[in-house]
Amino acid sequence: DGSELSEVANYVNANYAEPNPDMFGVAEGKNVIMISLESLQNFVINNEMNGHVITPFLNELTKDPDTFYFNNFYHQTGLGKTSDSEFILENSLYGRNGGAVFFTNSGNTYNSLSEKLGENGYYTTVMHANNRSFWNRDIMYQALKVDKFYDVDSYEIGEGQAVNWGMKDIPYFEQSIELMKEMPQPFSTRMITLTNHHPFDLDEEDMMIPAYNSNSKTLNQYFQTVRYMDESIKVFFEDLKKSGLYDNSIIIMYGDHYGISENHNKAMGMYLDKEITPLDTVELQKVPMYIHIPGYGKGKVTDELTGQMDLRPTILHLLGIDTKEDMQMGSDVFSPDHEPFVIFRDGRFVTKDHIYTQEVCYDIKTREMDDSGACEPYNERATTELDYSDMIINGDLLRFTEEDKE
Ligand code: GP9
Ligand code: MN
Repeated sequence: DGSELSEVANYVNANYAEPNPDMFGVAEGKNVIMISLESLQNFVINNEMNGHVITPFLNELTKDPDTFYFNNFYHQTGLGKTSDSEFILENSLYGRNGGAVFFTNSGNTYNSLSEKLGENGYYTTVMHANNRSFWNRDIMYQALKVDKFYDVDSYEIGEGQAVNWGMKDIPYFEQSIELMKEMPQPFSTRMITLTNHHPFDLDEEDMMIPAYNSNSKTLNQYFQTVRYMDESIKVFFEDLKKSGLYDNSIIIMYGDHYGISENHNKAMGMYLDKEITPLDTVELQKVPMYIHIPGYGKGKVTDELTGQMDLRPTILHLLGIDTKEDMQMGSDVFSPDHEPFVIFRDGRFVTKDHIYTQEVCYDIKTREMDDSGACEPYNERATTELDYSDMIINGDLLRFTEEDKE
């Protein structure tokens, strides 16, 4: 009931981080292009595989003055995979512990990023060349107040333009630009890529680097599909510039979740040249995150510890939209009060100095167990935060905030 909501609200308010005045509104009124990079983990960025650069375009972007590259950013998804990452981006709340919240709670009231952008004059869209009912998106997007879903029917998949799960990323981006030109501005769009998806199959003509040579076909092919995805983003940036939309847009890109599971630890250990420990497994959940603001000029590489929960407040503040009243679990990464603390859906967590996994607290620097109790206060907070997020979803508590608004 309403009293549960005020309990959660107290927690959320106590963790609210004031926006940084230097960043608040720097992208006010601009189109917002968010790109969900399928299965992209951070370990490939600025790295090589047998002498081959894996992500040349994304590497270049890390040095671009209009770009913030976050190299200490974690996905926070659970079993809902891509759909969980969408849920987190939209709501700054956790997905469900078992199953996908896109299926279980599509009838809830939310105060989504899309709804909020809509209230601020944006035309809000999602672009994804898959069937509209996959992950129950068609239903959930109504609850999230997405104005328009450009699904597979908005695309023409020509001969040779599909592989693996569906449309290849390069033609997908090319056709998306044409659709974008028709959107009323300012618009927001979440673009969801697909080619770099397990089992990472690719047509020979799209292989720009050779496969890796481990015992895991999955990891071997992963480098090639990542390389292809990198190329597709380069094509997208070029086409966006040609379309005239570039200067009036900001682009936020992030990996949706891991691509290489622990089943491939042996191969991963060969590639990284070390044995993969539970500590490494946590750190392998880092996914790249980029905020690209054309003309900004003061971007940098930052190792601020952050995660997907922080995207919603960060994006809204860049657009000059306040979030003080919002029930969100993350906080603006540019805020001086942003706290370096990332909680995973399964209760593991990362702080500036520690990683908690399999009920053990580790010191990140020494890689040794730390039994001084340093993780305990964080452990308590992680449990509280996950519980509160679950309370909001299970009790459909945001319907009470809507009533306040009316
Ligand atoms: C499907 C795509 C992949 O439309 O988003 O979903 P995933 O399997 O990564 O959750
Ligand atoms: Mn995915």
